[in-house]
Amino acid sequence: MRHVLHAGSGTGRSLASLIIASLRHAMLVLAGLCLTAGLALGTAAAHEFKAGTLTIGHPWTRATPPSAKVGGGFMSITNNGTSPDRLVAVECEAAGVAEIHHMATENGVMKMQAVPGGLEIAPGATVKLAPGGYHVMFMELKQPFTQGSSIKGTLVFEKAGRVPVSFKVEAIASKAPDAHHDHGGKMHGGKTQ
Ligand SMILES: [Cu+2]
Repeated sequence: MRHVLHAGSGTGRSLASLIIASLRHAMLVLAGLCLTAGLALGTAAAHEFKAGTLTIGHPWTRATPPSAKVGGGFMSITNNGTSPDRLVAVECEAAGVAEIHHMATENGVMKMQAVPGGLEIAPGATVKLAPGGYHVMFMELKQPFTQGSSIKGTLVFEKAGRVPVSFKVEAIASKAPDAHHDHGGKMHGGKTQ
């Protein structure tokens, strides 16, 4: 009798074990994500800068080919405070000009432009400057960025003030020179208008 009952609830049990199995799968996926996040944080922790309630994670740039006059700067900016701050400017001795830009795809064409008024960092938010989105545009490079070196720069925030950072120069990505070349042309064209 019991056996039959058990058999009857067996369907339920196999459903339950299915659910448990998928939960386990989800847990594994989550664990994997956490591990990845942990690794990413670990990388950032090794190279980060703090100013007031702001944490600047892993500023980096790409090595540039000898003829290139522009490069992009990337990082994450986290605001642990309760009021917004704003990245209003970037200074870099290795570049004649440094601007805060945004890149977006419009009708399949990548366009970059300066961000008017700078970049707001809302309380509790992390703003990522990354290839394909917000970035620092280094222009009029005085010398090529060589992989493995660091480029000194200063981030200027409305409230946190001037924050010296160093951009680690990482490998040239295959698409970067084309995108930047295109961008450089547009910028200089735009400036003369
Ligand atoms: Cu740009």
